[in-house]
Amino acid sequence: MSGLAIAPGRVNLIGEHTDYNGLPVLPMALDRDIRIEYSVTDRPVVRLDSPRARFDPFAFQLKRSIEAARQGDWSNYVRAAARGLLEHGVPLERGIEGTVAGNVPIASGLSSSSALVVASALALLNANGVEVGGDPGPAPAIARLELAALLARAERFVGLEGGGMDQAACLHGVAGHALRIDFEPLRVTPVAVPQRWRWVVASSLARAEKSRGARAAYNERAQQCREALAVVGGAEGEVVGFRDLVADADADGLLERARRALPRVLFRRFRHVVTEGRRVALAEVAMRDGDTRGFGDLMVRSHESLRDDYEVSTPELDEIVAVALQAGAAGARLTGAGFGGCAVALCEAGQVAPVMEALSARFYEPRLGASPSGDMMFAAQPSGGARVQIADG
Ligand code: NG1
Repeated sequence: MSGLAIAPGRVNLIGEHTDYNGLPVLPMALDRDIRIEYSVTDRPVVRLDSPRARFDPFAFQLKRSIEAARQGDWSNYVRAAARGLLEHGVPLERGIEGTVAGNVPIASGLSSSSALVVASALALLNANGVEVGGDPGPAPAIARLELAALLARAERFVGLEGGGMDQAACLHGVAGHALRIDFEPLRVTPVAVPQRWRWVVASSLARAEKSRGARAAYNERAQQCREALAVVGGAEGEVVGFRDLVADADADGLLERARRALPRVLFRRFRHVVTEGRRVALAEVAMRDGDTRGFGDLMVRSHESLRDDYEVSTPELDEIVAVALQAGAAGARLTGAGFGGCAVALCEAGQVAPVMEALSARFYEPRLGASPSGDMMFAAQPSGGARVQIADG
């Protein structure tokens, strides 16, 4: 038997560095994906290659203690998926052999890593006859939400203390919709994107390799959030989570208490998380109301907070945001973890061409001496979620 596992990347529209703090996010699945074309083998072995030279072929045994390859090795994302399924109690007696391809830009904050994790999991589940909820066929043996949650835990195998946004967005994408994702417990609510809204994704031309350099900076932020929460949440008696703190109607009072209780840097991290959590709720309302200006303003405030309080932007990302806004975008912000990667801009349909032209002329051409490629800048469509296509019986 052979099959094709397809898993989209995602672009996060708002709600950055909130997922691992238990606060909601609003991404959408991309019309770009990672694909594993595989044949099923009777031996419990995974053997994959890639047409890209930087990705060496690899093989590993499907056994309970799958070891990590060296840091930064792409096989770790496939190993993470296999480990997660085995630890969840899914027997993986059959393996896969095949090729990984895709058009999600890598290390760009567009979740190519989670798309690879999800595609690997779907291929292994299919190879072992395990139905996934949402696919045609009999009652699922594993629900999509359950799979998203277990793969989020599994991907931490690569050493990033990430949240659960990416795997959930990849598995639950709906064409034409953004996805409000809540955590603890994981829930996904599709929100229709107004017909005239367009999303321009633009790369800062700097990779944000979270299996390498950006990992320490990301994990440091997660640790700072835990420290800040322990002080502010602890002082509230029974209140322990960011979600309880954000639910408090007195936003100014909370920030004032936090300002008094926390050292300067921790206060700024804390302020980003709680204000970003509130922005996601407001952005969902703006999207449902078709309020382009309202959504755009929230994106701009999100970017400023990520730049000034969370300190994950770069001069290039700031420049892309500024150029997009000057050219008529309703809003723009960095997307994904930051430290490089991409920005996303919201435009009404008629503004896409002027925004792209301005980015090309003022950001890319001076740096590249040429127009950007279609991987560096593109208009993204909200798309469907991960799936398997069976080639023959
Ligand atoms: P990107 O930048 O796409 O790898 C990472 C995390 C998300 C989330 C964002 C910041 C993983 C796999 N991804 O996304 O969970 O925390 O940063 O909002 O950990």
